[in-house]
Amino acid sequence: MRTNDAVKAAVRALGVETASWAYANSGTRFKVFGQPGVPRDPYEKIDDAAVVNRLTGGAPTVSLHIPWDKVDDYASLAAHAKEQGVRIGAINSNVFQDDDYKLGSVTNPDPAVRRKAIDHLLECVDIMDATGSADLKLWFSDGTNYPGQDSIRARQDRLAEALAETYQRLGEGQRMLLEYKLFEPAFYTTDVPDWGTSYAHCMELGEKAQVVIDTGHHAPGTNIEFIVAFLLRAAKLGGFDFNSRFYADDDLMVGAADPFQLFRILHEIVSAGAHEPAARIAFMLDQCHNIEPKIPAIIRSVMNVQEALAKALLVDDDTLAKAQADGDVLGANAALMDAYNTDVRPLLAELRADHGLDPDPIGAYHRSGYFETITAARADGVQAGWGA
Ligand code: LRH
Ligand code: MN
Ligand code: MN
Repeated sequence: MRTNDAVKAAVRALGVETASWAYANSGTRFKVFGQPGVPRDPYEKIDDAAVVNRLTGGAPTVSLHIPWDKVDDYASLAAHAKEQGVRIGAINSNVFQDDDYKLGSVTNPDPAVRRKAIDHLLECVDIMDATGSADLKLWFSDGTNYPGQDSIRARQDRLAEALAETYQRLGEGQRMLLEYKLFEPAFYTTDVPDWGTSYAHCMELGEKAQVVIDTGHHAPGTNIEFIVAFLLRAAKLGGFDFNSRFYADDDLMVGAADPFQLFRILHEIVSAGAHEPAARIAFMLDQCHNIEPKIPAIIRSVMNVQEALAKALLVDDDTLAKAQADGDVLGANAALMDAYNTDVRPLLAELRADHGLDPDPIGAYHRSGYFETITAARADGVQAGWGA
């Protein structure tokens, strides 16, 4: 069983990556509710991410989404991040918001559209080179709405070709993370609908290609921790897009809808030693804060991941292994539940204090005056929104 000091050290070593778009205005397709103080450009998104990192001590990187975070000089954006004490994390491609992509991007029946989509993916690798990012995160909205609309097999061939060309462009130390999603916006077939499809393409591509699990992208009832365990065993788990959901791709704060699921996922991670930085699992957030204030919501999300990790680290491995070997079903289950039911908040408050941080990051944010400052400073200009 780990000591409290070992738990604290492991939580301290965890970096949760926040998403640039979560700092911007976002909403559902019905309404985007604007909020005061929202960043006007990628530089200001990074400023906000840096505040989350300073207060939690655990969010050192921020993912970009291209072209939402388009700037003239990506090296200067990376330098700005460095000055603020953070780094640019994954570069997310976006081949889903252009009229040309109505029938798909890399799987479009028109070769000219496929070329345009692949060129965007290659441009994202150029951006990785300029920012020092190691991960290219790919999500394709590609699919069909009606039976017969296109050949499912031909679309898989086109997908494989596009992925192969992009994979070839990756440099030393760079990875391709292929995200899947069951449906939406395509409603009949989706070209990368599940982990199995993503896994099969990643296997074909090679070791730099790995699967990313967005926790909101499954059919209800899917056992996500099983997927985690399977992919870890195959060395094909690249990372997570964490969020939580009640119905579909709700993008609510991670750990809000089902904290027990988050614990079960992190138990699989910890039992494989994959929480350690050397394992290179990217623990990213992919969330939209439609009605709640953004920075405190992101702080809460980072804390929820830290709490779930601390609980997973508290599982008594020896007791669990013995109960499993003895076929002691109730004993094994109790070993997990004892850890899950431990209140780790005092331990994490202590960890923050150990490192000179306020034990209460959300309270510290409210007391800091940052919200009042950005509300005044960003009153002019156009606030960044989901999609810009
Ligand atoms: C798709 C998705 C993917 C996108 C992000 C904005 O639903 O999860 O990760 O890049 O949302
Ligand atoms: Mn996602
Ligand atoms: Mn999503």
